[in-house]
Amino acid sequence: MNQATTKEALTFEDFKKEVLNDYTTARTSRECSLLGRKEVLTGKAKFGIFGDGKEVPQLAMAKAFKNGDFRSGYYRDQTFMMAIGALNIQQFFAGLYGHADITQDPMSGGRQMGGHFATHSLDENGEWKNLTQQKNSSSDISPTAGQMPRLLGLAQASKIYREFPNADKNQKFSVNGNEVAWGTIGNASTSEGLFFETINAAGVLQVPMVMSVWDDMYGISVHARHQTTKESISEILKGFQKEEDTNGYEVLTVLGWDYPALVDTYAKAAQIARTNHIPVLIHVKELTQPQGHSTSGSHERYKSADRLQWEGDFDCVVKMRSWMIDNNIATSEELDTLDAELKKEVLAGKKAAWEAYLNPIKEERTALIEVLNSVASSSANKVFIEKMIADLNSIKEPIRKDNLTTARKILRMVIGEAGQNALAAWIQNYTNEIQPKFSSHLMSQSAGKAENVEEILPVYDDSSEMVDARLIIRNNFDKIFETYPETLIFGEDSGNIGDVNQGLEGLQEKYGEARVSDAGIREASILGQGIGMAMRGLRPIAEIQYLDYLLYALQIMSDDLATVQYRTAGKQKAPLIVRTRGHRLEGIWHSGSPMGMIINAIRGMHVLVPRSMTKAAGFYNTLLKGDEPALVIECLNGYRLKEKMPNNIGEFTTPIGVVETVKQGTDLTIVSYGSTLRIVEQAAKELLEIGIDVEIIDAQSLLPFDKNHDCVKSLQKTNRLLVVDEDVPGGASAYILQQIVDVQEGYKFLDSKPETLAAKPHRPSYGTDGDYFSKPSVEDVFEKVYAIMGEANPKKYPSLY
Ligand SMILES: Cc1ncc(C[n+]2csc(CCOP(=O)(O)OP(=O)(O)O)c2C)c(N)n1
Ligand SMILES: [Mg+2]
Repeated sequence: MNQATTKEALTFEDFKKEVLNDYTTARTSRECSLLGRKEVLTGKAKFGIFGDGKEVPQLAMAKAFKNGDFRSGYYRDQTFMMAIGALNIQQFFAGLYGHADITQDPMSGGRQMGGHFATHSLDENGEWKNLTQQKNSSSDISPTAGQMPRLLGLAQASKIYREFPNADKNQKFSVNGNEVAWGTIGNASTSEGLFFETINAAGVLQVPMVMSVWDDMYGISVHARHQTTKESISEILKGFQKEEDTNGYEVLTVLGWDYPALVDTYAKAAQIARTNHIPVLIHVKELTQPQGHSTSGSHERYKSADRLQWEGDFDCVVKMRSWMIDNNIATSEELDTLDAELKKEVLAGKKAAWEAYLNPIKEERTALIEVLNSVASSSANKVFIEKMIADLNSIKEPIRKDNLTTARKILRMVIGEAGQNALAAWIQNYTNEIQPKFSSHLMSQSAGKAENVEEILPVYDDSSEMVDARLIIRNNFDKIFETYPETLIFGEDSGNIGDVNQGLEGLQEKYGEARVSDAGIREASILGQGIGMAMRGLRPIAEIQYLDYLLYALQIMSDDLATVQYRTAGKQKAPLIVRTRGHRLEGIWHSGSPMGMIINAIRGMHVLVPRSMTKAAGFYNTLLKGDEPALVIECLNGYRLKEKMPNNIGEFTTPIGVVETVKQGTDLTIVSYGSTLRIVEQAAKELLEIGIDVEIIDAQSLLPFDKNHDCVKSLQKTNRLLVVDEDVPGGASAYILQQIVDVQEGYKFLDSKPETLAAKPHRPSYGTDGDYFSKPSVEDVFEKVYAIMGEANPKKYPSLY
């Protein structure tokens, strides 16, 4: 054999090995899907949604995926996760069972249903790992197309790092901005607005994003003719194709069962995106669903016999196998042997996962039964308790709920008996141990928790000037961009003119178009830019022009941003700051204050409502020292008011979760926040004229709220409470009332009914009169307080009406 032939033979051997390795991954993944469905149908798992029928393109994507890259995808991608080494068989089943332990189910510690994937960006202390040395997947969410906005930011981070390498101080996030962000989505989910919004934005921004559409012609039972114009996403996106002198996309199509074509297509896509930061859309056609959409139904109900036949014939794993045989990579017999081995391996992995899941619960049951037996022995209800113990013991596959409900029901039967204390202690210890498995990491548990940041007061001296308050915000942002190279801000009108209220005036010129930038009118993907970039170590500030338009972004804040830490059990974070301005302009869409809606939708974030620009600036300074996501709402009518310019701009901080008493008083406590506070302050002056001395507390921070319980301390003095805001009745004012009366046990100190004063239940009407008749006015506050005082002392404060 001459040298050339040896080399050729070796190359072919390598190639064969690689293909066989890929086939092994595909076949393993398929077996997991098949067995997974059985596990659900036999009741071991609650729900299953699998990646069968989408295996082969994912092998190709994994080949082109490099260390440092990020995925943002959806529930079909198990094969990809296996191919990059981030998911093994046992972990796959741990996820299916909902194993509440992040070491067993690394995707979410059992918090998400199977099929929602993630890698770990954080170490055990909540600190960043070196993401350039691993393959990364942002954590999936279930809402269709919800992965799109975040994808934009993941891709944009590479662009920022390429332009500003010093933004990556510790070199953990990027190597010359070479990382590609890989998106996956189902064909039907491209109908969502978030898909189109993000696609357009990535075309404008020219970011390294490779978007794959897994097209199986269906979205559950609904055929492509109801989903997509011309039934083809690549057809209708043709206009996005980049031409010589334009921006745009490379739009590629490929058949999902054609292994060699897929490998070539993905290699080409990666090259274009990685080198030139041009986004690529790959429409992967002719995919199938061998077992239908999920375990909730069967596709025989809505697919024709012809379609089902075609799906069998064009199954990508079957087609890959024939291609391997046709090209002498393996014989049919060899593949049969391999298939049988893999089936066994998957069975063994499943068994191991089930035992790992079940055994700790069984051990916990054994410990409980020991306590219960002892409790029973001294109980008058011995017979009943023994029956309940026997029932618990007979459950073949117990869950923790079985343990705890039995224990708690028995506790009621042994009140006052010898065993009560021991059982109560067991229940409390068990709950303390188990509850965090389901509830930890709503907020950060790292040292960088924003609540831990110490307060630094603004410093003034005799020469401190009163200035337009927007200058305090502007100078503070200037200092922030100077101090933190990893910060950037973007939003509608944020760049060139320096935001609609000039809080960023001149900063684009100083820090460049990439760091202080204008964005298209697309609130959800502005949010997504922020999430993705924050997941890659930058400190983005996403600006939503007005609070009223936050609703467009609220879904993605609620579903994605607010749940990042929680849904990964602390393995990912996105410390994004969302900046907006609101309250008190004029009109239905320019003066809303839907705070109740917001605080209830985004638990997992801080919600901060500074009354002044100095307070707002202090919040930004605090947040940048921490590692948590937050929403800061500046007061729209505050920019032109005068405030004193602090000397220590960029340094002073406003503490999070701490209220401020802005006026001392003795007769009644008013708790309020934001723009309404000025109205309350005016009413307080007028009330003082008739001898009513109210105490005013500025909540400042709605999430978290008054962690020192200062409100109840005020009630101990005044014994009366009024909560004022301009949300709808029963909105944020109800939340504040619940915090003070219930959580802080303020009811103990009340001599009058605790009251709220909110806006009318409709949106605020236009103009000054519209405002007066829609939102609480100075007179409303005055009369409300007067009525409360009058009820207590009608002689002194006789009824006004
Ligand atoms: C916002 C939202 N609406 C509806 C659903 C329910 N749902 C889950 S998957 C799905 C179909 C998705 O089809 P497609 O995007 O084609 O992906 P495939 O499952 O076919 O891979 C629907 C409607 C959801 N998860 N989120
Ligand atoms: Mg589909």
